[in-house]
Amino acid sequence: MRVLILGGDGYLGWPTAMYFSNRGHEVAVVDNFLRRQMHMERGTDSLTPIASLHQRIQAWKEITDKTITSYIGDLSQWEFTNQVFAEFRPDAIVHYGEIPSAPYSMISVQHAVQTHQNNVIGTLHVLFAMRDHVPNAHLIKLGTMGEYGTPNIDIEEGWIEIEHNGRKDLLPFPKQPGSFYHLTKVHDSHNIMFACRVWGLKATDLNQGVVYGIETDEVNMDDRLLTRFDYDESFGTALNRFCVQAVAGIPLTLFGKGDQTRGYLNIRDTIQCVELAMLNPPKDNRMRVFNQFTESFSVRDLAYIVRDAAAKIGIEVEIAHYENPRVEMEEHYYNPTHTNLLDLGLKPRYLQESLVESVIQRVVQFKDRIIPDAIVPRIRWKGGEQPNKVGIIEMEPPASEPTPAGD
Ligand code: NAD
Ligand code: USQ
Repeated sequence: MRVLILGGDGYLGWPTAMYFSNRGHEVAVVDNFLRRQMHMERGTDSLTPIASLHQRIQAWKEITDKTITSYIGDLSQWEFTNQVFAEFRPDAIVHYGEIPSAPYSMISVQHAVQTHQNNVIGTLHVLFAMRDHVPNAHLIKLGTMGEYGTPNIDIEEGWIEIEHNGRKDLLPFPKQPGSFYHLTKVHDSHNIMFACRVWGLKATDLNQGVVYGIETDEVNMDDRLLTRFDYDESFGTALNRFCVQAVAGIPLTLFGKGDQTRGYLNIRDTIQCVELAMLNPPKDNRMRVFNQFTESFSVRDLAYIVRDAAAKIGIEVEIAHYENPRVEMEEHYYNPTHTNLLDLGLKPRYLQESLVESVIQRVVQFKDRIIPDAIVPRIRWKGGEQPNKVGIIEMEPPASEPTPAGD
């Protein structure tokens, strides 16, 4: 297949590009290096030293004799997006090319607007380019589990049957996202749903949980093929941050009570899910939605898992509760359905099987690159940034150590 990977220089995009290229697909990547620029703006960087996209593609060619084509430009510029689709004419589009950070979108009005313009307009351009050039192609769009928020009912996969005043319909599941970033994904979902309904496009919205891990078979071939690993407050997820904090000897930054629960999956499973979606396209023009995660954990569970994993390699870890800079429920019901991908054959990997080997040891390998100032949380949901560290608050430890929720 001709596979176009939008955001192909990113954390997930680059390993996905190599994976599909390795399996004989014709792969092109699109990126404007926005993620690298945002790090420069924030004074932060990936822990793993990542090569430039051109160096990566060159190394890939040298190692495998396979070619990955690149298109450098901004999806939110119509002329560029239009030209890429007219030229490459993909069978499948894997769309990772957005700003992925909740905290970044909450810094200021400019950051919220930038995130909306970039994500929502970029995706609109992709939909129009599909309509005009490849109306039979399949869009595989990365959404997020955070679109749903944390409602006090089970979360379905995108759609819910509702009976109201004696009549029934299958309707989009209600969304209560937790940041301006997460809202962009909700707006994208509505635009995609509309384009499917009106133009007959085929699309799968992958509502993905938090991804962890740095290693894939292709990444492991050579250090020039490494993908990024972020641990700063904007782009680092809690689990990445905890692993780096453990190695750096900084108390783990658990926000608030720590019972905030989210879905998680290994980077290898992200790629597996994208491949399963690609090889099994939707049969009709109702936007298909998969909830893409394999296990759920509270952030407190994660802190204890990291502490225990670090202890196995002789690293002692302290866990601290920080005043929560976000506005979110710290205790809540969480039970999202996630059977669609399992029904297609997903074989999940589990966090505790892989954390020590693949993440903490990589962090140890690159520990000289840790920027301690990047770890301190400053961005507050209620407004702007506080220049000082958010104070550590005293909390009772849990009565017994929690066991991960798992499935
Ligand atoms: P990333 O920032 O590493 O990758 C996104 C890439 O897209 C970057 O290289 C960036 O430069 C590029 N990009 C952004 N805007 C662009 C534009 N207008 N034109 C061209 N290129 C552009 O992020 P990631 O962690 O790889 O996430 C990929 C996607 O998956 C994102 O849409 C994100 O919201 C979603 N997602 C990620 C996670 C996760 O835990 N990493 C979880 C759920 C959903
Ligand atoms: N948290 C801490 N300590 C930290 C950082 C975060 O306790 O140092 C808490 C947050 O308050 C939150 C939870 O951990 O309750 C998850 O936060 P996160 O930063 O790990 O992840 P999040 O902001 O939800 O965003 C990440 C990705 C995003 C993706 C999303 C999937 O950055 O691209 O969309 O996970 S989901 O969470 O399902 O919406």
